[in-house]
Amino acid sequence: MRKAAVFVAALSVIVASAAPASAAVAVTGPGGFVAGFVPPILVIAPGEGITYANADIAPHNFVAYDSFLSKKQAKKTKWCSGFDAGKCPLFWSETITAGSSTEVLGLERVKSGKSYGFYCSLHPGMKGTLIVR
Ligand SMILES: [Cu+2]
Repeated sequence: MRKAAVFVAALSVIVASAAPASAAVAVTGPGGFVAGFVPPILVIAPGEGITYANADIAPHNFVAYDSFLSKKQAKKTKWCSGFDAGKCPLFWSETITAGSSTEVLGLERVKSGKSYGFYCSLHPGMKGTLIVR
């Protein structure tokens, strides 16, 4: 109980400090590499952003695993430099440590009515589904 309260308090500080006005929030809490993302199924409106917050002790990220940019798009996209040709994720966040939050980049390319898998590239068992209304 006490742990949960501390977690929620820490989380509200993280989220309040970085969330853009209209952004959904995805979180990993303590034990995130086992428990995964909260919520595991995240629904956003077209055009809505996602703030990813990490309250776990391990570093994590929020990255598309089953949808990729074209080679042409990847060339123009900053975060793609570390990925093989044709393997740059459609959306991506930097890896963040405990107590940090960040914006998921690339969401302007997701399409209404579609769903996308996402994971933590450091812990590939941590998976979720993003649904765009
Ligand atoms: Cu991770």
